[in-house]
Amino acid sequence: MAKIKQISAREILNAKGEPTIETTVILSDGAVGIASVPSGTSVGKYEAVDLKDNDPKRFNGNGVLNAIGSIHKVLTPLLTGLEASNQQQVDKKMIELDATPNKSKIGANAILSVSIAVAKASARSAVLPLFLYLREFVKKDDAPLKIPTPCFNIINGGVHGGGSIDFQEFLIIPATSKKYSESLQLGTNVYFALKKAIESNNLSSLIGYEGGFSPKLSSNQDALLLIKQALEAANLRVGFDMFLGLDAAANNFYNENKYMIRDKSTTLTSKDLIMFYKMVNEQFHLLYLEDGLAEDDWEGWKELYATMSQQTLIVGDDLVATNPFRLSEAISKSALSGVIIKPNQIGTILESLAVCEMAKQAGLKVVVSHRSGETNDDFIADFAVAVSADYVKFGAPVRGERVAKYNRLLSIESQLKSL
Ligand code: 2PG
Ligand code: MG
Repeated sequence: MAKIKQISAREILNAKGEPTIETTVILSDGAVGIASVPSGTSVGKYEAVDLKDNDPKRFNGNGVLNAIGSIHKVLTPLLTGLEASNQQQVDKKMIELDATPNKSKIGANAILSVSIAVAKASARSAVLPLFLYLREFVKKDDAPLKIPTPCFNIINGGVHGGGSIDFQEFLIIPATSKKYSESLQLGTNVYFALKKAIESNNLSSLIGYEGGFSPKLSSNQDALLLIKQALEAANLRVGFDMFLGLDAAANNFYNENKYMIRDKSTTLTSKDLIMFYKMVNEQFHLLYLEDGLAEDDWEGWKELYATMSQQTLIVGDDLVATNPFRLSEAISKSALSGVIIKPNQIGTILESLAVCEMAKQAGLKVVVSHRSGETNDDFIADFAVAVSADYVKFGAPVRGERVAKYNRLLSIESQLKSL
């Protein structure tokens, strides 16, 4: 049984060139775990705190030296000597020590980097692949492990793109019956067919934060039309081989109880926006709709669910923020049929697992997601397989920090064959 012997952390850069934390944990048997944590751009107000220094002299205030200081001065003495395989104890101690509802004292970035580094080191010590190690913490069911269906974000709008379209992510989702490696190949086929379609319309094929294209368009519907064109060029049938999805990230176009999108000349009520989504669904087979409404628009969410959940997965991201209280409220209000899980929205593996469990108990689909400000850490790929997530959302199938996760799933896929 290996104990935590040493913890050290340093500042590194994420894919947006902003500082984040990389933590190394060394165990008494020499096993090492290294973890780095991501940051979001469209951050919901119910998320745990990604603690920054706010020192304008360093990295525009985004430095993380204080959070790193807490890892060295507070978390290291707290955790040294503990059994590394007792993830529950490790995470609980950090939660209790922070003692705030949103981890604002130590920082969810500091706490999560330690939580993950401990799990990685302990998996090494147990000579287990991380997904199998993490599986031990998941309530058992008889279903065989499988690779979740990928949702590829191929057009980046909202705060992730050039700012011309309102919806943040335009997703393509292969039919769940397809093998993961085939899905990945289809995803890249569509991605490059889309590049051609964009360029043939004399638009720019430069990309946004998550590797999706970010052309200047005059409406959100135009983005969907381009994707439809790309799917046809790739010989894929919409609503059969490949489905469309949206992360509207509606907080970003919501103001004083009204929504404003380029497709309409006047502001919209929740009802109007739901009617717009309904029309989009009729035209484009919308399998998936994330954050279709703002995080406090509960009445709107209830109506969205009542109107569209028969055909479309109604997914909460900012609405729930991987927070058990928010999720239980959403479940009791019948506001969604799927939930985004982002470990950094809550700050520990233990709590992320608990939220997945709660979602499953309620019959919701689980979508494990990256952040726009990712690192090359591929922990969430193993996590998604371990919790039997239904979907993963790791961005476009390009760029190092995105393909790190997609490639890790390829490796897990081949390991699953030999189990
Ligand atoms: C989202 C995420 C990830 P961000 O809204 O789903 O795609 O964006 O990390 O910027 O919050
Ligand atoms: Mg989202």
